[in-house]
Amino acid sequence: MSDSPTTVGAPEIVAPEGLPLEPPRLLDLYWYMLLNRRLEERLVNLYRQGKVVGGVYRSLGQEAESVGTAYALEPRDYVSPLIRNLGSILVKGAEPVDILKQYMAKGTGPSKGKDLNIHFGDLSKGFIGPVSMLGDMIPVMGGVALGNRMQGRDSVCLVYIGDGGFSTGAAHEGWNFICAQRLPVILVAEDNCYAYSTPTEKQMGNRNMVDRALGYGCAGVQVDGNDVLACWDAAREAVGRARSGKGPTLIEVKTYRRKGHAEHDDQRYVSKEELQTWESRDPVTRYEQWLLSQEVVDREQLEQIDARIKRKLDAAVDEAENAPMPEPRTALDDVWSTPRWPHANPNYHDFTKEIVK
Ligand SMILES: Cc1ncc(C[n+]2csc(CCOP(=O)(O)OP(=O)(O)O)c2C)c(N)n1
Ligand SMILES: [Mg+2]
Repeated sequence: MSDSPTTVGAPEIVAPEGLPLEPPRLLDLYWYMLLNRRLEERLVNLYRQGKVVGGVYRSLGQEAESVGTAYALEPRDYVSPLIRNLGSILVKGAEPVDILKQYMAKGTGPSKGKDLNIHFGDLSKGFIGPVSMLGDMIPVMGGVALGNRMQGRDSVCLVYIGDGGFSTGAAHEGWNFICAQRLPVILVAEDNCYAYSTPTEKQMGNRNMVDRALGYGCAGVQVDGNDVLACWDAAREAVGRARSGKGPTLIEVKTYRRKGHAEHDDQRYVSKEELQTWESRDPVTRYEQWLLSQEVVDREQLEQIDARIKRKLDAAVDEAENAPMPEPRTALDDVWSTPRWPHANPNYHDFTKEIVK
């Protein structure tokens, strides 16, 4: 296997009997989940050294659902992540060095220090920069899907929503529109048991978000969010349905947020027993055990993958730490969609030239 997987979006390969996917693709899933986890561990270290601007929002325990669902997409499909869906944009081709620079607000990062964490997009790779307002990316992705349909493209859109975010008006309005128009959109609704410190049972009358599918008139499926193959399989089926014009699917993933909302949240509202229960269901460990039991790899090969990830991240952290902060004079660059207009306006006054000598 090369240093980064190359089989994403490859034409369907016939898997050997008894396996759901070809071994290289099974290892892709492992690579992305572990890369997701190790990258976040580096971010926590950098955060504790005061090198991260803003917060770090872990997806510890949720790597399988982000990676598994996004892995079912083709390169021409779109994904819009939430803050914990780092794994989904890694699958879509985001580079760890760019994510590190973005968290550190570096001038050569994707948003050049104007936004933080994974709040950036790259249309060439098929991921859309999220906005912070929970629920709003559902109508946005409805718009992306409608635009694609009107322009004759068969791209599928995948959008994530949390158990908290699914209680917003925007989420309902957006999903209702998508279902009414039968747009090729997949909604991954994440029950990770909390929204900030609010447990899911205080968030909704019916704990199962999948039951909402009936009301919306879309396909609905509930999967174990800590089982990467189950997540991939549910998304694969939903992608097929969407691409063949059969409309949207709501996939509810049952999982658990094993850290607080962000690094500053010490999770004192969670019992030790609860955490231990979910630790024993760790998606990475579970998948390792499955790969070993199927003899796809041995323990030594798994360790080699981890070592390759370590080398990749060592280089990425080094590069990101040494990258420059943004120049103050670039503060207004890229702020307008048409950069020429402020300068073409006779009344425009470029005050940065006076402030920044
Ligand atoms: C409309 C809106 N209300 C409140 C917030 C503040 N906020 C950010 S994350 C969050 C909790 C989200 O919980 P959930 O949707 O379950 O996602 P999770 O953090 O569990 O991944 C809240 C309330 C926001 N960003 N947008
Ligand atoms: Mg939640």
